[in-house]
Amino acid sequence: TLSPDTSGDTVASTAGTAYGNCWMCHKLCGMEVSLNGDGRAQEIHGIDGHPRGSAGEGRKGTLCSKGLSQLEKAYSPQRIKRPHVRKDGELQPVEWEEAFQYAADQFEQFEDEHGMEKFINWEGWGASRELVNIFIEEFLGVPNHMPHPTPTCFGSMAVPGTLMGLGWGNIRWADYPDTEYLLIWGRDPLETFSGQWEAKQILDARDRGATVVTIDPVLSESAKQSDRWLPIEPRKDGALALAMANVIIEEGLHDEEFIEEYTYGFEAYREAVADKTPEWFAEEVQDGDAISAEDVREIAIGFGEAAPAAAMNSWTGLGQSPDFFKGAQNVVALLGLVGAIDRPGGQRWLGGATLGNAFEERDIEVPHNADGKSSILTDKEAGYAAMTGKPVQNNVPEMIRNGDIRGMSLYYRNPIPSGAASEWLDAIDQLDFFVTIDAFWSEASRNADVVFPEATQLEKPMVGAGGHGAYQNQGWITGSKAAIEPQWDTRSGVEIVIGLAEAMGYGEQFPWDSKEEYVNDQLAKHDLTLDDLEDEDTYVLKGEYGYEKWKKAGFANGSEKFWFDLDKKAKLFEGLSKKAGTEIATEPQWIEPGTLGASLTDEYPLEMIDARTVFISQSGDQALENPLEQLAERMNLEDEDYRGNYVLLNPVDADPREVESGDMVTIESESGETELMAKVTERIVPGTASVEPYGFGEGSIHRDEEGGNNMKLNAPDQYDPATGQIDRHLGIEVRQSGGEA
Ligand SMILES: Nc1nc2c(c(=O)[nH]1)N[C@H]1C(S)=C(S)[C@@H](COP(=O)(O)OP(=O)(O)OC[C@H]3O[C@@H](n4cnc5c(=O)[nH]c(N)nc54)[C@H](O)[C@@H]3O)O[C@H]1N2
Ligand SMILES: Nc1nc2c(c(=O)[nH]1)N[C@H]1C(S)=C(S)[C@@H](COP(=O)(O)OP(=O)(O)OC[C@H]3O[C@@H](n4cnc5c(=O)[nH]c(N)nc54)[C@H](O)[C@@H]3O)O[C@H]1N2
Ligand code: SF4
Ligand SMILES: [Mo]
Repeated sequence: TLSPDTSGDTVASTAGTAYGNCWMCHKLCGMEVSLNGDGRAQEIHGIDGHPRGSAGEGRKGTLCSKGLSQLEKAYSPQRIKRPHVRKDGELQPVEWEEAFQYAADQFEQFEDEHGMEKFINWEGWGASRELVNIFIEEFLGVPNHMPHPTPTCFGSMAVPGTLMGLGWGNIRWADYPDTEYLLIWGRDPLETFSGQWEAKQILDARDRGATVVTIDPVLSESAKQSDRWLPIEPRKDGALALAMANVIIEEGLHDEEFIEEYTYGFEAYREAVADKTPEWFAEEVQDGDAISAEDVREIAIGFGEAAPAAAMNSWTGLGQSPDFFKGAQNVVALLGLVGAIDRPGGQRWLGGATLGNAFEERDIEVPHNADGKSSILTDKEAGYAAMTGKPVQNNVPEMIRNGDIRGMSLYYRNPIPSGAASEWLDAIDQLDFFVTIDAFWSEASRNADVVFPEATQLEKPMVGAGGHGAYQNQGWITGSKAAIEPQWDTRSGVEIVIGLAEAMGYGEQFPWDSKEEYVNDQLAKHDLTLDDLEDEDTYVLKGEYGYEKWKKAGFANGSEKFWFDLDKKAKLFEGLSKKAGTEIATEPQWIEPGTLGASLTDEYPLEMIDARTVFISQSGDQALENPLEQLAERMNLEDEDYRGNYVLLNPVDADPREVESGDMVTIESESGETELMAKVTERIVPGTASVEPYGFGEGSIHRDEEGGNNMKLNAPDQYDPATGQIDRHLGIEVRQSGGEA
């Protein structure tokens, strides 16, 4: 059923080939879409040479299994099919104009009654998130912005990394084409790649002889494809990094010139690692003996000798526990020690292309109506912010209960599976006004007062520009028109904002008649339009940006030096020390798991972690059948009548609990419990339980909420006090649920 044509965007044709950019994991791999004569997408393929979908020039472009799920997503009956508003307590389908008017009235009433200081705007993965933020914050004057993804994604790694000077996300980007030694450390890039280019370039690097080592408590997909797997016990990474530094300095493999000229605090670092020998790590830090002192020595020497063509690939695995605020510092320090920052083959600092500002293009003045208002999220007096002043997602249910937040907007975001899930399930219906732009029903969208259904990426123009991608030294721009009409009665995020803006009297400042017009204004600064980005030219490459950019621009901490020692932030460490009840040093230091994060106890002796799979991009495609089927097959549990997530247990832990693969088990922490299916496997280190993938169960978009929401085990106060990052390393117990699936 095609909707009546509600979109101003043009569809090039109803037959033949159209173009697109995949947004299932928001990385924009370019694609060719073949249409049948009725304008229905039949098949999708990658585009050769594409900066996100291929390994580079002349290389084949492909789409991953998530990307291929776009066909199912576009036509899925699971989608929210039309706008809804709450009338007499019930969500009811309405026409777009009525939904816009209803939302406009509610916003106005909210401002009169409470003021916009009590409204929170959540940024999510929506392809038009900038425009949504500009409208809600700059025009409507909402001062409370919940960013994406700092407080939930990998804050405990990103924040110390930035303070030291590496930058917010650079720990992910190795200079793959030239690297000689790659440490995949707390990430699983062969499942979670940032576009198809990345997985391909990692495998290329390995195949041309670079050494690839994965350090992970789980024999992950990346570990399977690596030269070596170091099965680390969770949260012991900070100690391993210190022991590696001990060897590197001992062997004289550190970069003296870089240290002398471009770093600060080396003496404190050297002293901190002087007694942290590989034997110390192997015998005193580990509970088991999976990693030997010789293993530590070998990777330290391999990494040190390859430097500066040595790099890391890290992300949430070292960023989702408060204990990693220090652990990550020790890991990041290694890059400074061997001088592998923004040098060929080392850790990459990406430059990149940017899109223009469509408002400036039309000389439209943006009012900045939130300026001068203080945000309750970051206001230290209000008591909800983290020590660094960052917002804390886990504290929002309490703000709602206290009446400090009474209205909320979500766009492509659902906080319920991300942390303090029980608090959220309790608070989500206590808002006076709640509006969401979403594609699927969940406990969040079902509780909204206005639900705007968004068209998916095949159904709207897409555009993006950036740096990280297949061209290691160049930025790029990629874009495409809508390949098919919006399905059901849905619209692009841009058209949703325009409709809402018009209903609120801002029609003149939002003069675009379609997303296409808006995107063309964004492209104008590059003298491009979406018409130019078709056929063989679906992307454009931009100027070279080179290496050692810190020589000119300084480091990401605003200093000319990379900081091993963070004593310039001494106050933060004083606060952390108080919180921990023990001294948290400013220089690299080993803190035991449980110092700032959750402790394991006799009652809850297993360490829960969680991870992703290549078939599912969080809630982008989790409600669809194909990804769930592929996941069940991967687990060898496709014959079970169950399509939820799984908890991986080592036989050493499963056997005494009489748990077998395919059993339904209850996982329980001090704060909550949930039920899901067990997978018993030697792939995980003993003492650890990994929920794969997270995001299922109560509050999720999965039909019947099958599977376990493991964030029901997370207590509201379990977050990193420094950065606000939600703690995902929890002490748990696992027991048979008794019932069959
Ligand atoms: N337990 C646990 N929780 C985690 C993590 C973890 O590792 N473990 N990781 C965290 C991280 S790193 C992140 S980035 C966050 C991500 O969490 P979120 O930012 O919430 O992102 P998603 O889960 O992708 O999206 C949530 C919402 O987007 C909707 N949606 C899906 N497709 C579309 C669409 O096409 N248009 C629109 N408008 N909406 C759509 C879904 O229905 C859902 O309601 O999760 C965090 N939560
Ligand atoms: N397919 C797919 N791709 C995605 C996403 C998705 O949902 N699906 N989400 C995107 C987003 S928003 C993000 S933030 C990224 C995240 O990308 P990743 O960081 O790669 O995400 P995870 O799969 O959670 O992988 C973390 C790895 O860390 C390991 N780990 C857990 N605890 C520890 C520890 O204590 N020490 C060590 N060394 N390792 C540990 C886990 O076993 C796992 O292998 O992925 C992005 N790409
Ligand atoms: S990596 Fe996969 S899901 Fe992500 S944009 Fe590319 S094809 Fe789409
Ligand atoms: Mo993330």
